[in-house]
Amino acid sequence: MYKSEYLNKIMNEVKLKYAEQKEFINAVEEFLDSMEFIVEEDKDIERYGILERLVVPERVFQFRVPWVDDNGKVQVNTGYRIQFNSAIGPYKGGMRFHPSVNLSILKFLAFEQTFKNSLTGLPMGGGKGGADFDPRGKSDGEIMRFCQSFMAELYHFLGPDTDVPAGDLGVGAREVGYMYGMYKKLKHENTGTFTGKGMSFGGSKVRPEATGYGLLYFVDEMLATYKNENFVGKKVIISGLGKVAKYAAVKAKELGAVVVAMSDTTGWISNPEGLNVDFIASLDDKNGKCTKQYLDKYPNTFHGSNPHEIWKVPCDIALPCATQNEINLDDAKQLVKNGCYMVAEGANMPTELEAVHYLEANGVIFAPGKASNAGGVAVSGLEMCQNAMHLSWTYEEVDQKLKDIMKNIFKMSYETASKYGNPQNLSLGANIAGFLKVYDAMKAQGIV
Ligand code: 2IT
Repeated sequence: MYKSEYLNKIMNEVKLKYAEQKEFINAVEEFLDSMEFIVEEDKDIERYGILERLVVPERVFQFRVPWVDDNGKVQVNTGYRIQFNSAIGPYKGGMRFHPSVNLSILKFLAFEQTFKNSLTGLPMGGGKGGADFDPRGKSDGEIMRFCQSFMAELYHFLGPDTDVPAGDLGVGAREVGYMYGMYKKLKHENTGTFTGKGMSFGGSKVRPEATGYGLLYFVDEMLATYKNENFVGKKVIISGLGKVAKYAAVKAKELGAVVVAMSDTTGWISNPEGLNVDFIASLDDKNGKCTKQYLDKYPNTFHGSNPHEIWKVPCDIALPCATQNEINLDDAKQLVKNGCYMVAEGANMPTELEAVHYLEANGVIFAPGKASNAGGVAVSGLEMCQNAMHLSWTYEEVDQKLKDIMKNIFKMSYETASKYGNPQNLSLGANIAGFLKVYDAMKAQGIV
């Protein structure tokens, strides 16, 4: 229950209309918590129906994706693209290929993406898409045929100034290449309507590293501002062994931290003296699960098969970088008990809402993904910019811009949180700061 009747009305409607969309309901609830601080003082939000409109995607595509597997058998998946909000720019957001993909998960991701993209300061609206397709264990040919079929349907609705997809879980450089190839063929244009492309056809330097590096740049600002410290000697846990986690680990080490534990879906590995991050960065999960490959080389590493147990490893800073809902209330209690004082999300919504509340109530400084993992989409925005200008920036130029953007997102979130009386509440700061720009644009553009 909110103090504001307006917020109660919005939340009740969302819960009633989309009762089965748990992830989406959670994301809206978390966001409306922060709106409590501004809806009473600015009645235009209600007058212009801003929140009513914000919680409904502008457009949703759902379509059949038929393809033929290597045995000649016809397979069918469901594809989606959510064009959530275009108030401040073309729809922008990744594609997720994972068996768990459904409307609820993609709506939650696209909703969050709207505010994340706003925080980057670049002109990008919110979108997300994907399919309930599992790329794991598929041959290259199967992946290509799936991507081509997916794009044969979706290409109509994309464009460099309309909707620009990218990668997410299960979608990396290979999948982006196949999708972009088909898009280009069908659309007869080559303007870079995808980010995370290969370097030989318009990709941006630092895009592969951007989410992980950006997370570390963000936490570096947190350490400096709240603790007057830096990463040197800090014990860090990083969950997930995907692209975000690996590059987060690389940058953590570079900044002087000790990465004491990492995990994948099959379990966790830990070494209080620090894992071999360079070896981890070199692992390719095409060769099997990364924890297993690590244990094959370093059999004496502490390990376990339940990924949740990673949160029992004592640390200063925890960086959940796997997927949604990986830190629950019990995990949060473990972290607090062991002295962890900072949690920053590299994945989208990895921390359940009650866990966030517990962490914050116990003095842990928490950074929400829409702020701390915005580095990926920020460099996607820079890729769009380079494509539009038909040029490409150096690694150093892009990395510097990424640093500046992450610094600025932290500053905006921190200053906004401070303005509303709670400088440690970065969720509040990020939600309001991200919202205000979208709100201003929606108000200016009339009821559309
Ligand atoms: O969650 C995210 O921000 C992403 N998957 C990246 C989106 C993008 O367009 O680069």
